[in-house]
Amino acid sequence: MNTPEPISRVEPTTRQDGMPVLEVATPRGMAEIHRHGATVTHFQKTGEAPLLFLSQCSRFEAGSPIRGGIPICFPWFGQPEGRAFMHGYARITQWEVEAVGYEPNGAVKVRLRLPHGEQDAAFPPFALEYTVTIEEALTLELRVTNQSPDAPFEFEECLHTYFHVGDIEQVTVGGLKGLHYLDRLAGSERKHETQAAVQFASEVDRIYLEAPPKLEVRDAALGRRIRIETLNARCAVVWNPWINKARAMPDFGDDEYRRMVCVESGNVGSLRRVLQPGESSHLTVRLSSAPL
Ligand code: TA6
Repeated sequence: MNTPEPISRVEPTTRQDGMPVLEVATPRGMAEIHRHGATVTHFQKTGEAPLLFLSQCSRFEAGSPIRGGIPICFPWFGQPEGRAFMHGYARITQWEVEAVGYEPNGAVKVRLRLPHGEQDAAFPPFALEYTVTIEEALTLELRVTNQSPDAPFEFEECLHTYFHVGDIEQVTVGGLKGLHYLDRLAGSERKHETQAAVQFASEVDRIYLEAPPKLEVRDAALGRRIRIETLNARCAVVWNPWINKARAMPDFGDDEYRRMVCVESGNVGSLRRVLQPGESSHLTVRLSSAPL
């Protein structure tokens, strides 16, 4: 008799220091989503190593971002003039779970919403929804709606994905050759990428402009390639803190830089979004992996 395919399930539970999470299990992949920042902190395709990096030293507390997984940078990126903290407030706010859907193929869709709060006062009224689809791949969609009757809404958005890798010195990121990038280690000087495969031998912190819809992380140590497919993401941010910055971050292990790389997808800086009244935008990122 055929054994029935294991069914998918979503279980609300708590993690570190009582933080509410959703544990999602499907026949082909599993995930964990913290309501804090709507941060996907774990994703693992059945039979593979975890796809995402989560620092062993991460804080799990109000007011602090989770160090790893996929923090959501919104409505600003970095720390523009006059902003009190880095990367906006979406990643340090508790989101509401709006819906959980079970697809016929076993995939699970979780939709979360950023609740309105006092921080929003500085912006026109907007709605921010985030849909996470878990199957053998992980798909993320950020939808922004300008709910103002008359004012444009200008914002930055970035899915700040931390990938788990076997050894950063055996990792390359492909698909960036020919792009211009802002080198944040050189005062955001505009440079030109000449490498077909970007390698890592020191700190890297770059905002690539007009990024293509497909990038690939090749991880020789884990024998895996990670495909990053995007829709409406004009920027790709590539970051590894390396030794000194790793040691300077209290929520990051001194040697954890060896097992992670950030390849982030969004629209920041001069490529930020501007929505006219009533307009909506969506940013989609699909993460998948296969043996090298
Ligand atoms: O990933 C790009 C970046 O802006 C880096 O400059 C670094 O600051 C990183 O984000 C992490 O920022 P965070 O505020 O989470 O420590």
